[in-house]
Formats: sequence, C-alpha cells, structure tokens
Amino acid sequence: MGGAAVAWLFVLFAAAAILPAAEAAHTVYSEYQTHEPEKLSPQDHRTAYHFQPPKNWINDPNGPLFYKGVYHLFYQYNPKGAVWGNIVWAHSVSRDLVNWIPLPPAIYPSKPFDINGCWSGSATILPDGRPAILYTGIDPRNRQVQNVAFPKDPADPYLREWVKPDYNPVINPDAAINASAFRDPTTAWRGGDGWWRVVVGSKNDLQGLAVLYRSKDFVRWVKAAAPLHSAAGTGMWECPDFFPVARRGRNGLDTSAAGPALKHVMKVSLDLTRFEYYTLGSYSPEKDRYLPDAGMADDRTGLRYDYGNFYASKTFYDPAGRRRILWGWSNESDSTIPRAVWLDNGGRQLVQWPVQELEKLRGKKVEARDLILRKGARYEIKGILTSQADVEVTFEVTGLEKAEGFDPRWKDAQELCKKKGADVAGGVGPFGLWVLASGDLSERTAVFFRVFKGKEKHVVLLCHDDSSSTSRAGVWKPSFAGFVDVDIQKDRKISLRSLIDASVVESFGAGGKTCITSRVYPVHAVGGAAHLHAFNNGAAAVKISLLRAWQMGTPNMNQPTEP
Ligand code: DQQ
Repeated sequence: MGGAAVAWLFVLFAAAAILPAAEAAHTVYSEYQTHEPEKLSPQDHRTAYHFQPPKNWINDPNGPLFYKGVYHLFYQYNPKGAVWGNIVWAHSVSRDLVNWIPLPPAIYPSKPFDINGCWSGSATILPDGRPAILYTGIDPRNRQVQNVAFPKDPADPYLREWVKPDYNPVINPDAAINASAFRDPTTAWRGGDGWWRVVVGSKNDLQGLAVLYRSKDFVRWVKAAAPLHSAAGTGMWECPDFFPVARRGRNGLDTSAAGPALKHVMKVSLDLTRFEYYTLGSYSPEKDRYLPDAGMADDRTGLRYDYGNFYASKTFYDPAGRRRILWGWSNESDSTIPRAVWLDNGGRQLVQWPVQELEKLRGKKVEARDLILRKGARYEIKGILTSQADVEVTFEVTGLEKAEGFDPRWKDAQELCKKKGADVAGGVGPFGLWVLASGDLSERTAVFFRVFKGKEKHVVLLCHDDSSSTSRAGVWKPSFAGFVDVDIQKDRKISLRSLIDASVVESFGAGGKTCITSRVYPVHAVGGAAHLHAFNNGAAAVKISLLRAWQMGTPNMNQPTEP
C-alpha cells in the first residue's frame, strides 16, 4: 500500500474518532500561532483608551463582574500570537473601568475537559457572595462542554487563581445536541423556587437555540424539556445574553430580579451574519420560556446594540453603580467602551451610554455655540488632538419640508447609507462630523445623520461612512448605519457623541438610541495629523447649538503594574 493511501486511511479513522476541528467562527492561521506581532509602525493605529492587552489577539469579553470593590474583565486571548488560537481566559482588574491592570490568565487549558481551549462564558455571583464562572471547554474529542470554576481564595479581591474541579464538565452535550455547536453559557439566574437556570447557545440545523439547564447547587445541571427560546433560520447562537431591565428609570437589575416592574432582553450573536440582535420580551418563570414582544425579531431584521463593528458582547450587573454594563468586542483587537444600558421610555428599545467614569479622561476642551452650517459648509474643530477625543454635539434642524422622500422599501439602513453616503447631497442632511480626516480631506470618516420624509413621520438615519477615503486601497471600508427612533418634527434637534481613539470611532446617536462602532485605519490622519470637522451637505441649514470636544487622556491600559 502506497504512502498516500495510508495517509487517507489515517485521516478517515481520525475523523471517525473525533469531531472535526472544534467549530467556531474564527479563522485559524496555524502558521502564525506562535508569532510575535510585527513592530508597530510610526503610523500607530493602537487605541489608547479602549480596552486591549499590550499585545496579541483578543476576542470576546468574558465573565465581567464586580467583587470586593474591584471590576474584573476576562477575555478570549491568544498568549502566543496576534491571530485567533490557543485560547485562554486572560484577566484584568480595574477600580474605575478606565484604568486596567493585567493579571495572569485565570483559566487556561490544563484538564481533559478544556485541553483544546477555554472558550467564552459568564460569571454568576452566588448567594454567599462568591463568584462562579461557567465557560465552554473543548475536550480531547473536540466536543464543546460546559465547565465550572471557582476562586481559589475568595478573600483575594483580585481573584487571581481559579480552581476547575475534577468533576467537570458539569454540562455535557447529550445525543440531541450538536457537540460542535454548544457553547457560551450565560450568567445564571435563580428563580423563586431556588433553582438556578442557565442558557447555552446552540443550533439545530438552521434553528438557533438557547438551551436551558437547571441546577439546585450549581454543580449538577439538568436539561429542561424545551429551550428557553429558539428561532428558525438564524443558525448558531453564539454568546447569548439574557437579563432583566427595569420598565422605568436607568437603574440596572441583578440577573435574578423578577416581578412586574421589569422586562427581559435576549441577545444573540449570529454566527451567520457576525452581527448581534436583541429582542425585548417577557420571561415566564413558571414555564421557563421567553417570548419576544410583538414585532421583535432575533434575525437580521431585529434591533442591534450597535450597527457597526461589535460582536460577542456581554453585560453584567454592577451593584456599586446600580447599573447594567455592556461590553462588545470590536474586531480587530479591542473592546468597546463599557456602556450603561437601560430601557428607553417607550419600552421598545434599549439605550446605551459610555460609563461616566470615562469622563475623567477628558482633558483640554474646545467649544462652539450657535453655529449655522448652510449647504456645503464645514467648520473645523481645532485646538485639541482629535485622534484621541470625545466629541458631543447637538444639531438643530430646520427646513424639514426639504427632506427627501423615504421609500418604504428601504428596510436596510446599511444599504441606504451605502447608496446615500456623506457626499451625496440631500435635503435635510447629510450633516454631522468628519472624523480622522487628513488635512486635504482626501481621507475621512463621516459620522452623519440624514432625515427623510416618510409617510407618517420623518425617518432619521445615522451612518458611519468611510467609503470616500481615497487612501488604503484594498482595505475593507464598510458603511455602517442604523435608523434612529426619534420624532425629529417634535424635537427639532438631535445629538451625537463620538469617541475617537486612533482607529476606533464609537458613536452614540440621539443620547444612545442608535450606536455604531467602526474600525478605521487612516494612513495620513494619524496622531497630530488628524483633523475634525462638522459639515452639512443638505439643502436645509443646520445649527450647531453646542459642540464640545475634549482631548482624551491615556489610562493605564494593561501595562503591568501591581494592583
Ligand atoms: N468566540 C469564542 C466562542 C464564541 C465565539 C471562541 C464568538 O466561545 O462562540 O473564542 O466570537
């Protein structure tokens, strides 16, 4: 028998014994797994105040929690290279969500139940105050199993060491479950009956699943007869998140909170689209079923936390600030700014806003008031380093009768933004900011609103449009966009906040109703060469009633320091 035939036999045998390489929607570059990152170029795109490790690959935020006065963030990390692989739970701590100190990885492959990887999961605070982590381990057969880990020394506020008991895995995929699509346990919640519940993301062909398990002691978990929720045609549900929000006010709620004064949020990260969608709805503790409100969808027509580069997000309840905080992974290698999240007054969507601790990085400020921008006008914001800035602006709109007509077939905001970019003159808008712009404006990212006249009310679109930049041939320069649910005819004004951080632009439209994060990699508009303008390309004049821009300081971002 020739060598080639032997090799075939071996492959067939191996394939029968183990599942194919564990399925996750990350590209594996085996040749780069142990490479150091390249030396940084002088044109540095490294962000300063977005969470990131000093080097190497990072993806999903994992198990955020608050313990004994310290915030903990774990994250999917490759200790050996700048691409996905060798995944461990890296660990950083902070007292203010702004300055971060790295600690050694908390959870790393070491036991049969996680020897091929320690994937995403969540933390739960147990009734005695101790945290527990549930995470996905990849076992020797490349099956995805769920494991539990506890702090070795609960007296240590930094929770440096974690113990993974030998009785793991605590949840195995049974015969009905696809073992290569079974991952990312949520924070658990406890019902009035004293049973813990947790959801694990999965799929059955194209049916996305939130598989439900129950436990009395957090160790023995029993699968419920039906999933908490599922949706046809959505594919694998990665990183599900399930939590309550108060019907009124901005305070966050503990994940186990129950009662009539709240609604529930179910968020799924769809492997098929690589975007996330959430629904608002009701959770019945008796039936252990979640039912989205009428008109809400888990698929690509649904609501999104962020209409840009944002995935695998996770929330946690912060008892110190009585708020729920959200983090997302902004592909490439950063997390977004932690955001407080609450239910909008109308109860039809969530609102997000950067945690207020971020404001302590605000340094030198420039301000402009009562500026009228007529068609084609622009105004340069000078006097601060605009490649690392926080900009807040309120636009007053006039001439709503000049708004372009809205075609009801325009369902996809991103397509609409592509079609009607920042350089396509309009009636009311496009108006907004050009950020990370080169001196000659050949390179720029437009963050802008465009107002249309719909049948019943005006339709407002928020876009991030990087497409007009002439530099960076061959680099993906997507337009991202979302509709903004406001009554512009009544309000007559709309606000925008953009966090600019070298290669991240994170925008919050209308006080955080529509959010967009982009990664942009300017060639010329880096460091001190970056410019910032307000512009208007619409026929109707807009007035900037107030614009404030702050240069942002640089926190300790995971540079080794003693906690
Ligand atoms: N990333 C993890 C998985 C998760 C995916 C692996 C989402 O657990 O499903 O690094 O980005």
